[in-house]
Amino acid sequence: MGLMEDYNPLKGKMFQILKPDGTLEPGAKPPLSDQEIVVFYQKMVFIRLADQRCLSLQRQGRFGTYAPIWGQEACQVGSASVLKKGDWVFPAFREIGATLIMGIPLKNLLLYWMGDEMGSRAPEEINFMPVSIPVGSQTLHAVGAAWGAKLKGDKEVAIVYFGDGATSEGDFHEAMNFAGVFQLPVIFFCQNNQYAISLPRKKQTASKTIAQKAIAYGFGGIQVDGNDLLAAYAAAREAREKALSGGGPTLIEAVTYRFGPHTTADDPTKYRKEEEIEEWKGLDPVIRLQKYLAGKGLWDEGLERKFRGEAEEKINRAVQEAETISPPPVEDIFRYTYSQMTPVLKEQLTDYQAFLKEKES
Ligand SMILES: Cc1ncc(C[n+]2csc(CCOP(=O)(O)OP(=O)(O)O)c2C)c(N)n1
Repeated sequence: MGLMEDYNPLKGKMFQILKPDGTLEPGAKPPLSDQEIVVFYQKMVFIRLADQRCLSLQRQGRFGTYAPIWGQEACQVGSASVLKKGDWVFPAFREIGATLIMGIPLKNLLLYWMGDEMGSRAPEEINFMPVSIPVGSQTLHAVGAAWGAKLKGDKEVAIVYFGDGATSEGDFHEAMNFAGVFQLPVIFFCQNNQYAISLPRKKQTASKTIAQKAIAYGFGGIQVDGNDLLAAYAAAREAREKALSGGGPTLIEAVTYRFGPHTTADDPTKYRKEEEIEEWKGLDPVIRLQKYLAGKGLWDEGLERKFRGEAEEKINRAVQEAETISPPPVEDIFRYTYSQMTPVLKEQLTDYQAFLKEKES
């Protein structure tokens, strides 16, 4: 039996390989070798530090806003790492982890949050779509890509990232239905981080789990411990293999927690208690993997310093590169919203240009 049957969400048991204390679940086997896990740990450290830098860049006024990943590193690193060249990735807006794992340069991500749309352009060989701000809309795009791949007979899958809040959007349900009816090679990857801004998960849906929603659409769903890199990896790998062998879609609910604010415009102290955050900090995905590696003699302070030092250097270089690129002209907002400017946009552009001229004189 595969994971999807063993952990059918109606059975009420979440899939986990690595326990919060860094030891394995009894009988569980890691889906990766020790050396591979060290590399994954290094990537998680890099992502955590890059995320922290993004937050401070915003606080210094060098970014517009930013949606931090802090706490959700394992589910993104685990799931994105199973993808292969040609697969399609549809992120929401909190996906620094999946972005970097897919090979998008950090510089691009920095440019995006600095307000330069050129940051959204992925290298030609990577099928990574731009950030999607309208909650849940990217689920439909992913289904379209998966349908295209199926019609063309391409051996590719699409994965779409979204939060618990997105599961209340009509788009999500239309996408799930379509994917089920057409048996499309798509992975719906829900990061249930317990909140949609201030709305807690329990007010989002009356379903016991988000994973069980897949059953209504006629395909498999699984709830995984999203702070367990190994579980996220194993579940995504199985979902990808299933999709490629014609088995259709899968919904993965990764149970995790957002340690930081929703975005830099949010104040989470208004809607959640410090004790709750502290409780989840005990499940920290990066620390958990570190404990696992330390238990096997594969991690020590020296390695940590090395990983952090190398990461900081790379991050510094990316920030420098991004900040030396001239910002795009503000007029681009009017020019590139549609392929042809609408009459209203033309009028707004003329007004804006007149305003700039007046300011200069
Ligand atoms: C269609 C739409 N409605 C509302 C918003 C405002 N909004 C931005 S993020 C967000 C919450 C999203 O929560 P969730 O899907 O759980 O993702 P998370 O932010 O927790 O990663 C809302 C309501 C939006 N961007 N798009």
